[in-house]
Amino acid sequence: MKSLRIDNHSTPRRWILGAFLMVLLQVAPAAADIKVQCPGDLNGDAIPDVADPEHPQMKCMHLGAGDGFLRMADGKVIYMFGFGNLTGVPEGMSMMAGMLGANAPGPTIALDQGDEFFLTLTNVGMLVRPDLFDPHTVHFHGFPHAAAVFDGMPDASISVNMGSSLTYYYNVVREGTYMYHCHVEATEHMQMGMLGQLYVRAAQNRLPDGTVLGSHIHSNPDWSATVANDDPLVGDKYVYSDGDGSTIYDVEIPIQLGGFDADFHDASEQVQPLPFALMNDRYPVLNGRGYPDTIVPGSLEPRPESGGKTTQNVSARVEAKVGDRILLRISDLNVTRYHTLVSLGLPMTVVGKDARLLRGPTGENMFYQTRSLTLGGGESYDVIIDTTGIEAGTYFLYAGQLNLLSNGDEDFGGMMTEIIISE
Ligand SMILES: [Cu+2]
Repeated sequence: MKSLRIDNHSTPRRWILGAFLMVLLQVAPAAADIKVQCPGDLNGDAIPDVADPEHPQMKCMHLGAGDGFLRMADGKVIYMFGFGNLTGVPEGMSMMAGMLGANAPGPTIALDQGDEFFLTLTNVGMLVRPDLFDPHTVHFHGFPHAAAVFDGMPDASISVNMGSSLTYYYNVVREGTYMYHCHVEATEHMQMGMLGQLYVRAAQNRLPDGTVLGSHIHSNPDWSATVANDDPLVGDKYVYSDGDGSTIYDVEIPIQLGGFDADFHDASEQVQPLPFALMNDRYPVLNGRGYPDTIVPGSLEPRPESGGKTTQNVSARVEAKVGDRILLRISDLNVTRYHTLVSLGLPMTVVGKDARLLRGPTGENMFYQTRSLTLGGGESYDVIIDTTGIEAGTYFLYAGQLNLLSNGDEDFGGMMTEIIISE
């Protein structure tokens, strides 16, 4: 791309300009455009301080949209756009707190069926690209909306300009595994990292002890599947409000497939033309990381380029005990290709697809077992791995396209994680 170079500003010079513009945004009256709306929240930090009887079951969250940096597993640092968590930050501080706060994936949004959800999005601007005035949105992919205005499609709803905010309102009526992303210039903003995990837990989890669910008989009699919450040892968590307990699970791991094209990100950082048609994700990732970073618990170390913030906070390490039922909430937001994810030695039972329980037209069970799943951007699977009778040990979940088991020029890495099963 060197021959296309049209601008030779050094990154530090642009940062200084960016910081100056951001300080202007802080002191300008435009700062008043940031408003967190959350029932019962008295100080604008998106955390309710008092109960609001009009909203008995609700959640609030505040996301910042801006830029930041990631480190790939081979050490390569790439520039990104993305979402960071501003929940707990007073609204007057959110511009400063949100700058260079982009995460990959974005902060996980975990909701309960029946919630009202108040999601404030603040556009904190691009500190490294102050020449960009891009608005941002949040689009809940596949989610049934009452109002198009909160759908995040920039041509049919509001998008959020720099230095301002919008509170999205959702009635969370359906459970399942969704995903969210910015829908402004989606190919670019999604490649750059404006992606996150989103799922809704089943209302069935909250049934009182002893509730009779239905007549389906579970394969394992220990689970007493006709009764919810009857035994704390077997858990009371279900992927769907299935009516029969067949989607019960013990351990839940969300895994989002994707990839980054480092050349595209470098071109963005260096204010060069973006190579859309040449896009090639040479860094395949699970939850924003390539193997072996995928199995690091918790956050990766803070990025100095992002002002000391941690930017890769979602591990893809799967840990369980023999006998556990592991729920993998698998979603894909890749913009360039399909992926095949293979589980070696541990059959996967698919119980849901694209946030729908797998049931036939007359309610019959359509679950099936497989050792590989193929999915593209915007698709999700809910998969249960039953470890009853499985030998303790380390198993692998990995891309069947073996060229994706790499981190850039480094062989052996990429789209792979470990399922660690102990006695
Ligand atoms: Cu965006």
